[in-house]
Amino acid sequence: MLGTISYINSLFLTQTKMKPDLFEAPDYYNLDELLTEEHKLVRDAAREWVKRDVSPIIEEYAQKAEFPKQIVKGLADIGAFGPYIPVEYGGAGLDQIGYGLIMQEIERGDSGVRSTASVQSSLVMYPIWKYGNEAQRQKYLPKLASGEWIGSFGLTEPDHGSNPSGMTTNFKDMGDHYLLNGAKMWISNSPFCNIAVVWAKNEEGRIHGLIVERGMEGFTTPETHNKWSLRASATGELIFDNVKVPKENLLPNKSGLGAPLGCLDSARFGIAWGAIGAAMDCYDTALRYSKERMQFGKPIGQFQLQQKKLAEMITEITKAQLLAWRLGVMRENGTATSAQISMAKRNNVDMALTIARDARQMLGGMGISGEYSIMRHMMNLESVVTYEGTHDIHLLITGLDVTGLNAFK
Ligand code: TGC
Ligand code: FAD
Repeated sequence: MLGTISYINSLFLTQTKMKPDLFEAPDYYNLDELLTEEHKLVRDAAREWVKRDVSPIIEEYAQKAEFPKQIVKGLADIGAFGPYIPVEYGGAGLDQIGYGLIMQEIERGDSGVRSTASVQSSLVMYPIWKYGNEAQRQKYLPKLASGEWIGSFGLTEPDHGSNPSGMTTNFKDMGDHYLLNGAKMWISNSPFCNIAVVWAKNEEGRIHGLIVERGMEGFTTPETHNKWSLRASATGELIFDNVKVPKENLLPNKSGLGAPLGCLDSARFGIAWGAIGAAMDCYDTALRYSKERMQFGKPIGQFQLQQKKLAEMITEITKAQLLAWRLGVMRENGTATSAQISMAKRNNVDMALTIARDARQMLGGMGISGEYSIMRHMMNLESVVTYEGTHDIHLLITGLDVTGLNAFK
């Protein structure tokens, strides 16, 4: 009887492409004791939403390389669009740890979904909130917070990735408007964004942020295909061919490379938390599998080599959780430096990638199957370790911070 029920269940799950999400979050050092009741409420709501609305469909969307647009409203409802943006602009008004916990839970589901939330919150809403004027805040932030509009962030160019200061995208003052020319590539959300925050140089070579809206003549957003990573996130270009941008669309309150890098501080902080989510999911899956999979008459979790992997995973996850929590406290009281954020982004993404690779091995052949989330996490993390500053760039930022000597150039 039990066998029949489980057969019918598995048939139903296969036919509907739904899979049970059995995730149980590891908390080896009782970090919940460091969280407020609000943190736990926010975290648990995001966790439940991921279990209900993301886990059942994400593998199918990753396989067909499509962003699941139907989850946008849910992202808005759990406060993922502008977690720390004030409530008066439609944000959730949370603190930095609340923001981090939401990113952790979303990336537990999929890094591509977290990417959409990161870009919307830290790379589009943040610059409009911090560097924009009141009219811009009122016009854009509520629509972005509700998910009615989706934004993208254009910094990277075909010839300028790690060195954005060399960008060639530029705008000229034409009296009653700006004329924008250039191209950005590897842009998350670009194929369906309603607006883009674009970084470009003026005639004096100074970098400014401009809000470009879909529908402006000469603005196109071709999609980038054939990705093996972040397949459930849409990536594309932003192309500007003599785009007339109204003067009121320039972000007036900050210019220079420090402006986009300030946005990256916020997004990198979110990634430091998000990567923990991906790592937790891989660890939890491998732990469960190790107790169920029998080889040589024993569960594979009884073999020392497999225990070594699991013990190292939980150790590294716990260290990463402490790093992220402490960074959250420092972000909240305004003392976190950019270099401290770089350290957490680099460490935690590397930690997650190592865990994903080890967890994949622990599942043997099943590790490469879409029946489990591990391979998708592993492939996704290859983008996460590259975007928002590569692994090596963040190492050089730490190197510069501790030595005072610049090894970039
Ligand atoms: P450098 O001379 O060091 O600095 C130029 C100016 O910027 C200031 N600054 C910062 N300000 C705020 N936050 C930071 N993190 C900052 N880092 C530097 C700096 O003080 C200076 O200010 P000022 O007033 O003196 O002019 O600049 P550099 O040209 O040597 O470059 C430094 C470097 C390599 C660290 C930087 O350019 C860098 O971080 N490169 C990596 C590029 C990157 O991260 N791109 C990300 C693109 S967006 C993305 O990937 C989104 S993925 C989204 C998703 O899907 O989740
Ligand atoms: P490069 O800068 O060409 O680097 C190539 C290699 O050289 C790397 O290993 C790098 O570490 C190394 N290197 C470079 N300079 C040095 C140095 N001085 N010393 C030592 N090593 C060095 N960008 C956006 O603006 N908006 C987005 O929304 C966005 N989304 C993305 C989504 C995805 C899926 C991906 C893959 C990228 C996205 N990016 C986005 C771009 C991302 O930020 C860049 O890919 C990243 O900054 C690296 O730039 P690059 O790819 O040009 O690599």
